[in-house]
Amino acid sequence: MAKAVEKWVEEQAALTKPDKIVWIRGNEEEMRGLMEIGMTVEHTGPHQTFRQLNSNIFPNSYLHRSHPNDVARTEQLTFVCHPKKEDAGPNNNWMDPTEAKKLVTALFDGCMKGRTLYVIPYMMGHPDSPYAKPCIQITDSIYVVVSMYIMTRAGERILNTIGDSDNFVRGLHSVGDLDPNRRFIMHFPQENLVMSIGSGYGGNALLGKKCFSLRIASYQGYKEGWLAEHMIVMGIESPDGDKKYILGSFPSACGKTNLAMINPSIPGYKVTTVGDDIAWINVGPDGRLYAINPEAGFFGVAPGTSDNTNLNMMKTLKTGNFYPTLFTNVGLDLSTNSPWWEGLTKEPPSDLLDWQGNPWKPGTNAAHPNARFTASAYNCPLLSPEFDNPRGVPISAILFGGRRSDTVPLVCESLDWAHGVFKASSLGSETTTAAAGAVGVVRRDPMAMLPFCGYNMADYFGHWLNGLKISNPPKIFFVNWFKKDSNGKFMWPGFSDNFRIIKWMLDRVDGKVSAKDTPVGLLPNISDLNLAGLDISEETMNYLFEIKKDEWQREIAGIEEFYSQFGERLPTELRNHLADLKRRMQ
Ligand code: GTP
Ligand code: SPV
Ligand code: MN
Repeated sequence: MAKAVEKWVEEQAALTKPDKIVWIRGNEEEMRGLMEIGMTVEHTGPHQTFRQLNSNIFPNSYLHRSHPNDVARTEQLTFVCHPKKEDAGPNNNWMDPTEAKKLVTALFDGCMKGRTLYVIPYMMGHPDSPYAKPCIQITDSIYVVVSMYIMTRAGERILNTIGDSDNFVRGLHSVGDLDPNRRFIMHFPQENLVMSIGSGYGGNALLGKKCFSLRIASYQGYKEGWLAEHMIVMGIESPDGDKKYILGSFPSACGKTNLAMINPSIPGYKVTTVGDDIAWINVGPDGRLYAINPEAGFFGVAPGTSDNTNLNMMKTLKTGNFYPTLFTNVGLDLSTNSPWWEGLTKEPPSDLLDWQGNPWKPGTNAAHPNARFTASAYNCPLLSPEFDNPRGVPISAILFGGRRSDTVPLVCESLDWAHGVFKASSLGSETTTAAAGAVGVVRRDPMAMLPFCGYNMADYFGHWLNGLKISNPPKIFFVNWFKKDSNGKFMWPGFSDNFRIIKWMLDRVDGKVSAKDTPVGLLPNISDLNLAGLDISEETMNYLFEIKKDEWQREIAGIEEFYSQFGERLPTELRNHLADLKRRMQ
């Protein structure tokens, strides 16, 4: 059984030299055993891997503190290794595959001495889905094993799916010594292989997530005619029973999880969640786009999450079941033994430890700004009945967003598919704490995929333009919830009220309302927006839709600079659209 898997695991064990090899089977007893080990053993730092939290408030929940230098994805240490540098493109760090393997193989050599090597067979996508993909991850971190258990469909049954085939995605992971100087996240898209060492955190270490489901899968999609995207998938049911599904793409820490579980501010509407981070999108026999969420859990930003901003996520976190819920790098309220983070309650609890386990000092972060929870999708009260549908859900609209204090209007519709691709390919967003590095700097983040596209983005844009056989493309919209006034205050209330904008998009899809043509695309007539019960002035609304020439001149310059890196490889169609925008802005 699973000969190719066994052979690959043997080879990795020979390299990493663990004391013990454990094959993850995927049952409750095994999971409980792992939690027990994690609660007693000091694993990768000064703390035990898991600390059980108050099960009356957060059933089956555990606190995990990562190494303080290992709290976010490290894009500068992430490489995409195609044989030719041009195939990785200017958007990726590149190393020659042979060199890259030589470098990390030396680091993997003997790195699991004294440790246990876990083999996790898992599937991205529902095992019955024709779009799902089987994978094997090796890791020496219990935190990673438990996280993969929550985030993917994991267990020994996947070995039967793989059988004797060698058609599975390979992920070799070790926390190594957690030294950032010996930390590398290496992707080999042409070999369906990821090698990651030196980090135990999220997207660096849960190889099914960004490494496979976006970087490797985007390349597979390029070859096979589908898309792997950094997108949420949500269902919306209107009061008259009409059901539609939309995709939403936002850069890291820009509101995907919140939007995927939105509590509609317009009565009578019902939202269901299919996914909050990643969508795999195929063209159906009817020429429409269909999306699945390859994941089975949520790895979401904790700070800012509360009953007011995301009640459905709070309910998810408080629903215990077979799958544990993990809280990584949050504060700890000692009086109740429960997690705390900025924004959870107005006032911090009196007896509070910070994310590193030290007594909290006012003026410092109790939770790390990129503190996260890991929760099973099956605990979400809004989970779509279509979540396990092997074919996915048909898509009526795609929305793209970013974090922009200025320039970009609250909502704007593209003129057609190609214009939408142009706008998405040139999107800018202010950087966040989801990745190590400066925060609040505008960078171009096309389709929210800059850190996640596993090949040259010029080819990726071409794939979006011409690589899909869609006869019935969805409308494409652009949103910005983050415009600020001169005092630096958000002007749009956001969260539940974002539904007012979603409603307008649905009205546009149904052809119920008209829109105004502007140099940047189609804007709503403000009178068509449902703002009932919202305390917002006409002046603010006008400002949210204002297109300022000088801001857009700067925007155009930013796009030109970004595009110039791709040289001749950039599709001419995009260059033409940019020239068009420039002309319209004059
Ligand atoms: P990743 O998991 O990193 O891919 O991020 P995400 O896009 O899922 O981000 P998430 O929904 O967790 O939101 C991140 C931050 O944005 C949180 O601090 C939220 O409180 C904040 N946020 C979300 N929606 C809104 C909004 O409509 N307005 C404002 N002002 N903030 C928002
Ligand atoms: C992101 O950074 O976009 C995330 C978290 O969703 S991570 O899994 O760390 O990539
Ligand atoms: Mn993400």
